[in-house]
Amino acid sequence: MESLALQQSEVTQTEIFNWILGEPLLASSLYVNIALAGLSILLFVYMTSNLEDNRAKLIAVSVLLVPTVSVSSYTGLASGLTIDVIQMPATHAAENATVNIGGQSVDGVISLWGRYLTWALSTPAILLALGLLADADGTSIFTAITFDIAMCVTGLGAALTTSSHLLRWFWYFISCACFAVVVYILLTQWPADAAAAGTADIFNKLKILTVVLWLGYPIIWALGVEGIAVLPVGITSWAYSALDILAKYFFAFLVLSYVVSNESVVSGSIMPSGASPADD
Ligand code: RET
Repeated sequence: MESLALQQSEVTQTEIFNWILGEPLLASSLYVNIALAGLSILLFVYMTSNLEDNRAKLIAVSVLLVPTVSVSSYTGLASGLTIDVIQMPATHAAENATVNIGGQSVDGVISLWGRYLTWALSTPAILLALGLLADADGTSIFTAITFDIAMCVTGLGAALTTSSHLLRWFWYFISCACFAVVVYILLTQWPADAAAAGTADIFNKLKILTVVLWLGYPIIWALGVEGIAVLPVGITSWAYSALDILAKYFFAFLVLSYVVSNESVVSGSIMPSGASPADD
């Protein structure tokens, strides 16, 4: 009896890998991003190869991390490594859902939980680039990045909690509170820093792009299978993938184009003012 129950809930990585290949919408949402992330890395390395200034280089490395994490993230998803069948708690809309994998009907829904995990690495890189571009102080960069990581990890908690429907949404609420801190810093703290640093034009564009696109993620989470389950998994995945294309590759391209043609504006010591490496 026990082994029968185990067999029902255990889905192998190979079965998930093959199942994805049979779902064109889901498969394309992952493989298109692997290709785009790869192309972005090549383009960005080429664009930034002649940078000389330290701060410009730091922004470039930070931005380069974004497609690098992305190609790994989507490889994790496409291979089935970071996807699982998860059984939703009582009262959740997908409580009784089943999924047909490897010729058997398995209780639960497909969760692409690897996304939330890898956002904890890619989004801090985006914020570091923005903070450096605005010439923000270390404390506010640290605050934005740590609350952003907390947002992603608590989002992962929301996605993987199977014991209580209420606690899934409580995790979601904690994640939104952390997100609010990030948005607050982006909208009220860094614009003034950017104005003082002479990067207000590009910063304000990127700030709006970031806030508008990032707001889409919690909305998709709430509508998708993790939340009230009105969007099927393929559409949910494409919605995240489309946001990723803009929030990662397009965003990164804008940052790098600016840095490459305005190296002297972003240049400057990355040490606090008045300090120099020789001071210690
Ligand atoms: C979750 C669900 C819980 C509530 C909130 C979320 C916010 C996610 C965001 C993700 C941004 C991701 C990006 C990735 C690029 O690599 C975790 C969906 C607030 C804002 C920009």
